[in-house]
Amino acid sequence: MTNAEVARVLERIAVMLEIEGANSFRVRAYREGARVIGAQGGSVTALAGEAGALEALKGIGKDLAGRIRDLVATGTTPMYDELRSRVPDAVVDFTELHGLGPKRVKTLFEALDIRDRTALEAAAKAGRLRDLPGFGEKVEQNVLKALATASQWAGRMLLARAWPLAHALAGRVAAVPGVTRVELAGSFRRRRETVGDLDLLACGGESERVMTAFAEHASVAEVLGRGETKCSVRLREGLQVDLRVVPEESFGAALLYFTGSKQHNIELRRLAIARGWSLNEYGLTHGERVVAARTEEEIYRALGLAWIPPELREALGEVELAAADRLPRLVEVADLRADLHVHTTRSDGRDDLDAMIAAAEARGYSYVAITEHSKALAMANGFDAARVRESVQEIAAARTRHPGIAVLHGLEVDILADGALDLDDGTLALLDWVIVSIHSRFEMEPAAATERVLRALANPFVQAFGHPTGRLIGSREPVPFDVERVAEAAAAAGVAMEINASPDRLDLSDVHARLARKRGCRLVVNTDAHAAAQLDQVRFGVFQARRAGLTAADVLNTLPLDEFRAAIRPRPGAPPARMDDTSSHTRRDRD
Ligand code: DGT
Ligand code: CA
Ligand code: CA
Ligand code: ZN
Repeated sequence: MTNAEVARVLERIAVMLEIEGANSFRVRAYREGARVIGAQGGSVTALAGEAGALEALKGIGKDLAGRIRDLVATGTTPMYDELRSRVPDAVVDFTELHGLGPKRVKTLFEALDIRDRTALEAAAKAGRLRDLPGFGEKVEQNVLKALATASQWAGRMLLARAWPLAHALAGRVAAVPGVTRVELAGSFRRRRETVGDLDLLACGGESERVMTAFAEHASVAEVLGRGETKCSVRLREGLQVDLRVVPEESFGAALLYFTGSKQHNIELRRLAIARGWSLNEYGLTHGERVVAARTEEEIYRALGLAWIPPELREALGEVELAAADRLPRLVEVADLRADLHVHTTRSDGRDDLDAMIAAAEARGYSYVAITEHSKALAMANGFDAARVRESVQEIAAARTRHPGIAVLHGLEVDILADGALDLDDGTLALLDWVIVSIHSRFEMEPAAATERVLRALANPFVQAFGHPTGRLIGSREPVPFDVERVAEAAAAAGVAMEINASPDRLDLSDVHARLARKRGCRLVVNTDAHAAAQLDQVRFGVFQARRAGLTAADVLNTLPLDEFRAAIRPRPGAPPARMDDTSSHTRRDRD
């Protein structure tokens, strides 16, 4: 089992215990265990094999270590099975719907004996939720909305959740003697936000051994079909995975075909047909003659095209660009020099200021912005004016402890319902970097929502708009403002639009990011990390940027610090930044 799988089971145990009204210390112990395992760098499977290694982790006691050993050895633990016999999986899944926490789910389960989505939807439609304690009409409406959103995504898994599963399976297949290549194709390779299933390709090795290594992987729950060259399985986490073993000489053709998208394939096939050729998963052929099949590059070249990065293969004009050799050089993780949206234990983060700065430095960043919440998010220990003033000293002190990286004193300031900001201008003037975000009142009329955002961005202290639409993939719809108008206003004011890399946000979406760039906006790609381990999630933001066709030049946090400072919206009263000042370049080198 991967760390993420173990963490997920522990988290589900915590939820089930909570639904059953267990002692809150017990609930917390499992939740903490899930967090510790999820954030663990090394493999839990390995730790479980070493005597005392699990117990040595902070937050893992003797009982919990025992459960983890069961999980790693058998995929489950008697306690989990027992809980599942009483609390249906579907009920646990309710807690993933926006607006339903374990407390409300407990009420639904106990008071109305609601056991699946159909029953939940029927009860909400019949107005039977509003009178339950802790509900009300608003919550009832939100449940219906959340169910509708969730059904749009039903059967799909977030890319970030599929990521470790996919790599574990691919790694296993790659380890079979004789296997020369393994690739994850399909929507996974195109880095879509979610995947419907995984499409794994392999070549070399003895087919029988390859299939066995795959089908007997520990995360497999069920083998759906197994043949000479293809095997399909369902993982314990619900995802289907198809493995195909293909010949080396046509690997490129298979990779191209199974990467898709289907629409992209259709466009390529049209080009092939125009030349009197045909294109399928076995190759590009002219009658009996193979024109190209071994590599994707050869096939694209034969069709008169440059190799197209998978993220662009959506039939959105990339084939024309490739024909004219005008494909953008897409931004890469290695281009980034900073993360500009990071929380610490000072607000609702889980690692402290020093840990987050050190982690950013360890990633090789040359600057980082620490951006706690503002006071409207009281639950998250949001900062008020006095706390921001205190923070000036804290950040100054932190800078002396971390001379290897520049630390920007930032804040993620709430946009209130009317578009006013949560803190006054005098306080904002103390900061180096001001992000504004929406964290409340997501349901609004489009016109009011647009006015709200335009008013917020008009504040001259605002430099970036964080996770702009506020959507949560699978659970919350975007705030319905006019993205085009907002992007135009942001471009005019010099406010950067964020691509937030949190796996269930990925906000802006690729479509919106493309539009923002077209309207002249600059973008920033940030993690919004609440723990050091989450800085790695930046890859998902970069994937989104790539799918939007962005280059490094479109993304402000690829710039060296001095150029970044010159490129962002100048703070009111600050002297204009000078690009020709060579002394600032020297300073940057020391940063
Ligand atoms: P997903 O799994 O729903 O997230 O999306 P994909 O794109 O991975 O789709 P999937 O798994 O059904 O198929 C993988 C690739 O195989 C797809 O992107 C293109 C190719 N493919 C599948 N069926 C067809 C088809 O009928 N025609 C063509 N041209 N290509 C297909
Ligand atoms: Ca697929
Ligand atoms: Ca498939
Ligand atoms: Zn936020």
